[in-house]
Amino acid sequence: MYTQGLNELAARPLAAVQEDPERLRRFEARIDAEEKIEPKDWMPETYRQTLIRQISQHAHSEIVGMLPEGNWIGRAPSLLRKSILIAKVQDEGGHGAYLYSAAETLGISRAELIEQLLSGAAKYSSIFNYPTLTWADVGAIGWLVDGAAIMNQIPLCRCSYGPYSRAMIRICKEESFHQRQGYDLMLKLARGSAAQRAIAQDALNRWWWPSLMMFGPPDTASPHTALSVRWKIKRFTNDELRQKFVDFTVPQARFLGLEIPDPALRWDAGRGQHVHGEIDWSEFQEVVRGNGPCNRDRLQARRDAHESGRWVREAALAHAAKRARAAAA
Ligand code: BYC
Repeated sequence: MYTQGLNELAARPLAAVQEDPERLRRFEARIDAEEKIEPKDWMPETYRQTLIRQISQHAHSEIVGMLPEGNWIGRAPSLLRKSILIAKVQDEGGHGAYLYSAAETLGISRAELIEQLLSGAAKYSSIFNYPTLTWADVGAIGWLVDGAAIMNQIPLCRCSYGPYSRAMIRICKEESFHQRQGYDLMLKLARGSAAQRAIAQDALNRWWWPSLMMFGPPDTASPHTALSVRWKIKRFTNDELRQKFVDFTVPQARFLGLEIPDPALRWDAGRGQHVHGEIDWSEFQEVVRGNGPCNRDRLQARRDAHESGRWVREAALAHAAKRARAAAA
């Protein structure tokens, strides 16, 4: 798989990566000086490949991430909720489009990236392989999944690679609307009937642990973090961001009157942080390997969409060729 070689590169000491030492030194000096690296600038091959990997996985996550919520557009309980949900899902399609464009600046085509997704070679966020069983899941996704996404993505606005950091600024503005609509939905349910409170609690029970897994493996098992932090692609490690998310979200759950499904969760006054229970990393590994509850359905839905859009792509190409011929005549 294309990511395998990268794992090996990242695991090797930098000196072992075949780069011109003087160019590497100048590149790292620019990173240290907080300069943005732009597409035409020299960059180490590992930096380029790491960015292609992360940005494309991020783009795929946005596109696949449209599916779980899209499932509820036709069943939203009011016109207002339906229009909010349509706007949100449409934003996600837009985020995918900006991110594919940012990845293309690194010398890979969109067609190749889509092929990697559809063939199953590329990863996308584990979270989108869980089902949306009730309307409350739409609220839980906005509150928790978009909440986790914002925690992870705000620092990416300061990523050292210019096109990615600029795409993230706009994306984060939209994500904050997504998070707020989700929290608002949860608030309505939590203050509603006993049945509404029950589906809100059930959604929190099912989405809490997968949301913590979104931040990626623990730092001790994260092959890419060290180099990505050194090159300011990532500004925080996976565990640091997960901790911030827990500290931010626990009081929000309390305000909703809902219970976080973690009996070991406690406040550590000495550290000024919440301590959470053990994450089941075997579940995470299984989902990432393709064995989550919805992995097969999600990929099949993307393959079907790609196939049914084929005539549109062909028509657009034929139209462009016709115009080019007319312009040349
Ligand atoms: N799921 O060394 P690590 C959204 C993989 S979309 C699956 O820590 P890294 C939204 C990782 O790729 C939100 N795989 O990696 C959309 C790597 O595999 P490879 C998406 C995961 O890159 C619609 C291996 O595990 N957000 O918000 O340094 C509706 C080792 O990991 C996951 C982004 O994509 C995972 N959760 O750090 C609603 C943010 N985690 O490539 C909402 C941008 C890790 O070696 N991405 N892996 O085969 C990042 O910030 C980083 O890529 C990560 C992982 C923190 C996710």
